[in-house]
Amino acid sequence: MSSDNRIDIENIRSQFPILQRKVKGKTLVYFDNAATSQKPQSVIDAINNYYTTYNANIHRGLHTLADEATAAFEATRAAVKEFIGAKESEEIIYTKGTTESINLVASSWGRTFLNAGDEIIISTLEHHANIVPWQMIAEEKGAKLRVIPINNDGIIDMDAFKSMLNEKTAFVSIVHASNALGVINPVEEIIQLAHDFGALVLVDGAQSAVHLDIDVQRLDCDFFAFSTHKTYGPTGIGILYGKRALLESMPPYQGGGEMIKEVSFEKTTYNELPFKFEAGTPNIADAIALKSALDFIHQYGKSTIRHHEEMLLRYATSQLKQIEGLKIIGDVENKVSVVSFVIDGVHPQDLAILLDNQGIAVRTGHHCAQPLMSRLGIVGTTRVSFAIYNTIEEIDILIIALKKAITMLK
Ligand code: 7TS
Repeated sequence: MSSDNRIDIENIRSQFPILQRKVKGKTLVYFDNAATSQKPQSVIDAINNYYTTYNANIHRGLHTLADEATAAFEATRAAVKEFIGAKESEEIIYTKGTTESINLVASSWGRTFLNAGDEIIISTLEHHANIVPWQMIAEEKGAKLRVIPINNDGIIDMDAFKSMLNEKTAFVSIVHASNALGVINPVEEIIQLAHDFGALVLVDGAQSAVHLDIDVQRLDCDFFAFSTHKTYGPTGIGILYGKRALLESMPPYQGGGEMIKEVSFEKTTYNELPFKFEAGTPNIADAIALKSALDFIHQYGKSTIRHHEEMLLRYATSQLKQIEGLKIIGDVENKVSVVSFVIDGVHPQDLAILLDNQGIAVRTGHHCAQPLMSRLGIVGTTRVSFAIYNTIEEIDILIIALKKAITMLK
């Protein structure tokens, strides 16, 4: 079924039980991976195994189940450290997802270190999760939010960025790869330039963590955020990486259990990293299962996965371009496996319904990037996004279904 001889696609597909299901009587074609990826059996089993055999609250029990759960929970943290090339496990904070990771930084760092008149820079490509928390803290602190412009292909204007940097720039929060278009930003250069002005940089890695090799030490980013449900892992769990010294300088995000060292009614002292930022009972089961997701990725390696996804991306792009009236938005070289397009005279929502009738899952709309859509002068796009288990044959099914849908809608 594959035109890629590097991976055994049948074997990979067989690990994802959901790919066997039928939708509207057709075998599911799942092309909504940028929203969330499907989960291999090993991830599902890890959740099941935890609840079946060693469910216990972590870090505070002196019994076998608690020890096992704590060990598994911390083993994932160590695996995440390796996955993104962090220096120490203490720099890995569990959150609910990218959204919470960014809110944590905006809230904890922003409340403490932002001053009136400071400037925060984001880009036109941002997901709402990397806009709204900064708007909120900017408003609270009297700081100014500035936005790097893009060209019509979604490429960031680096000259404009350079001219925006000044001694008031306190923070740059930038998406690594756009969820709406797939375009990859030159984050290394952005980080370096921002650091020259003493500004900190957060990289929103929600879309890059699964596709690109991430080495936070080489990137030298100050914070890196991602959601593990887009990396073949469970929902409800995400990661915030932060440089140790910065995390140590920041106050807790939430108060409660786990994040304390000692509490009296007069004064509370806070726990060490990473627990200072992990108030309350965490999402133990999903954190543990995340390790299985990372093992799944390691089994093939990011470069093999990327090779397969690029092959799909190239094929889909060339096939889609042959459809009359279809325009790809963000048709650039350097992108992750996301294709976003508009079709003359066809509303994306109508298209999604007709594709769903054929068992094909795509995403349509503004992709939580409304300012980007208004910059591009469109209401939304149809977005097709690929994962390791997708095939050329599925793209062929999409193209046939698309052509049929367009005839019906025009
Ligand atoms: N940043 C980017 C670049 C994203 O793509 C997303 C989710 C988020 C932040 C927020 O992640 P969350 O896990 O906290 O929700 N993007 C999408 C998407 O493109 N379709 O559904 C969710």
